[in-house]
Amino acid sequence: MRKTLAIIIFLPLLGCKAPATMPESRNHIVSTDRDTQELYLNNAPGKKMILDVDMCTDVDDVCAVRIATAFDDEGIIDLQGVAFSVVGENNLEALRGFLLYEGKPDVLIGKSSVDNIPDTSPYWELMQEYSDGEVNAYDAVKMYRKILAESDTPVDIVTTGYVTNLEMLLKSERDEYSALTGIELVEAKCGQLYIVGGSYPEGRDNNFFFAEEARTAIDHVSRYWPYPILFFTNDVGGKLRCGAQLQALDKRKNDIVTRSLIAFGTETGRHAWDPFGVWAGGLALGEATKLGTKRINVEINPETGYNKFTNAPNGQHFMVYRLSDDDNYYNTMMDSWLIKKAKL
Ligand SMILES: [Ca+2]
Repeated sequence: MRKTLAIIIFLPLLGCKAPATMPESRNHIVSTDRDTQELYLNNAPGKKMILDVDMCTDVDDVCAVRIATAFDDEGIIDLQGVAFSVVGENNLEALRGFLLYEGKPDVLIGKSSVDNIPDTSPYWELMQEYSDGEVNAYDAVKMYRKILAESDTPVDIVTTGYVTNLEMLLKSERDEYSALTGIELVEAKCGQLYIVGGSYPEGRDNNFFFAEEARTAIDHVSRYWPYPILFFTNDVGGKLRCGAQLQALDKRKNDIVTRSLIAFGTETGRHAWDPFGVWAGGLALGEATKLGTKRINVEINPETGYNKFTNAPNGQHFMVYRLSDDDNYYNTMMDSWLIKKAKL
């Protein structure tokens, strides 16, 4: 969702995991066998994952959610929930329709905890056609808390929109799902947080600045998330393409992803900001992703959303960089997952 801003725009599994059962009566539980200064690149089959999307004015999120449902089919991840970071008249029904189309009726839906713009989309209506009207969405923070509290394995999170729900999660208090505060729950139950957003080395990126609340949210989350975050900056996925190969194959323009791309106004796919994050995060930056990571420090101006990423050997967070200059390799890898599930 970067239409309004034209910024054109490993590690083995560390062998750490959360305790098998989480005694909720304890106040502060940290997974003690995890190195809190390192990434947690979990490639265990069926690892749990939550997506947090804006999926409104741009269409790359749609490709991202398709990759996630395809990964779920293959047992690469266990997609637990999809949260919105924007509001809209029918966005929850649209997501319900999309998840039903993908064969994922049990994936939870989270309603944005913050009233963020923009609240329209060129493809929500067509997605809604596939809904059964039984949305039953949770408030996004409640959705996070429920999934985290009930999980006995670490839950990865990938965000492809604003991180306002995550700010609210960190600030959340104990509730019917858990006796832990938000930050304690994150410490105890979260795996790796992957954030799509940011301009490298500095600049403004839609996900960090477009909505007012997004600016303070990314500042808060980058300061207080208890583990290193892995950022996919817009120069990485933005140079790639997702959906073009699907659209070339889908002559009848039948598949819901194809239809969404067309409704957005493209016949040749879209910049792959968001799908790149889901693809690489889902695979935990495995060898096939041809990615490296480096440590950075992140500075956000909460007034403007302007970001600065500084290379630092002891940096708090990480970002990815490409190990291959072959765009077609990445494009084909991502599109293969779109095509695998397409109804042509
Ligand atoms: Ca997005």
